[in-house]
Amino acid sequence: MQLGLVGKPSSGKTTFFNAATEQSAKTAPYPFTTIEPNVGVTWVRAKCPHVEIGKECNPKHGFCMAGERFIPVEIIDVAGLVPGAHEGRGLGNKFLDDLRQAHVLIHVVDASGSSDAEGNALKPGERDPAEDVEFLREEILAWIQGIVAKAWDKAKRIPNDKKDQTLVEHFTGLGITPDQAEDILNKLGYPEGKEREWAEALLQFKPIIIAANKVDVDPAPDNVKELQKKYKHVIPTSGIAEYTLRKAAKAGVVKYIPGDADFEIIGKLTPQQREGLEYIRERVLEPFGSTGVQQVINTAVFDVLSYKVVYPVEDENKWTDKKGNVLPDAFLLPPDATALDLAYAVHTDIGKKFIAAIDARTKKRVGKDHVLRNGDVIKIVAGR
Ligand SMILES: Nc1nc2c(ncn2[C@@H]2O[C@H](COP(=O)(O)OP(=O)(O)OP(=O)(O)O)[C@@H](O)[C@H]2O)c(=O)[nH]1
Ligand SMILES: [Mg+2]
Repeated sequence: MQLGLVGKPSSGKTTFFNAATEQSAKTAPYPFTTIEPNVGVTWVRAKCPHVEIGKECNPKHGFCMAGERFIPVEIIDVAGLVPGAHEGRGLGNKFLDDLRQAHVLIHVVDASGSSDAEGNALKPGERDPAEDVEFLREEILAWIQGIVAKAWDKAKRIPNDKKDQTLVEHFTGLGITPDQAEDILNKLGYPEGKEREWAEALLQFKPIIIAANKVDVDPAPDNVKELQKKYKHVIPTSGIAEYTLRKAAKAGVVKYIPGDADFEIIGKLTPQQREGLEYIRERVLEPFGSTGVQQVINTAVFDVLSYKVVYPVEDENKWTDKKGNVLPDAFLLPPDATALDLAYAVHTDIGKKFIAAIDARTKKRVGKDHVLRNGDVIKIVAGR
């Protein structure tokens, strides 16, 4: 599972990335700060089943805080994209190839309207952020169209009996399944002269969600409302607020769980630090209910992709593995994943020797085709 950050220069992509991954890649108030991509691990947040059995969990990956489980997903931050990138403007659009494997694109928009299309500073409100949404979609389409053109160029030289397969397989590199590509092929026919339609069809499988960023700066709150009227999945964010809160939590001066609606000061602070945190509370948390960073990641994984978290255990009564670790694993699986898919995700051998699965809550035995639900705790019974 990989999420990709896109947007014009200076919209706050790397700040969002740093907040989400707790890294410290370079950020700056001028365009094209990022050139080489930043890759890191962030986490989706889910209620941890350990609260149901009253025992602390022992996660092998990710972590758990106050009954909230954080499950790792990859996130990648790339250079800024400007209008005309597909014609070579700015840094061009070649670097988008680093996002080929991303399941969802997170468009980080400067909702405060304080930078032009190239990311140069303006007075807040001078730029309409909806224009950024429009041009970015165009640039992403142009990029995909380029991939379609290349794919067809290759496939058209291939003998007829292998042509379709070659074409369809080319798009798996874009995270598109052969079935999805075949559907497009059946609907549209070969891409010759239809590269644009193909690109639009492919974009359906590469959804874009909008992080309406810099909500702490007026007139971002008004702009967010306008964006939400126009587009689906618009989430108000302040990357810098989330970054600050996570730093303060790491330093032990505040109690804050990523995604929470508030924080609590527990350490010694200078008056300036206190003021900074109060600013975040007043400008971000109170009006919007959170900094939005965690909400963007959860929306991408659970709402847009409809993935689910499933917890495999060895002991369906104690919810442990062989060594007694409580709920050690949490797997993110696609919407249609079955008990057998979970078995394969645990280990190929377990998948091959699958006998049955047991729902650890109801103790009911289910077969390989049983479709799992979000939050399921499952024991896999496998042969030797
Ligand atoms: N007020 C405010 N400023 C922010 C926020 N997020 C980022 N910034 C500022 O915006 C500027 C640009 O941030 P970056 O994270 O470097 O932006 P970027 O999109 O990665 O930029 P490029 O790498 O140049 O494409 C920096 O000065 C950040 O501090 C936010 O939520 N609120
Ligand atoms: Mg950057």
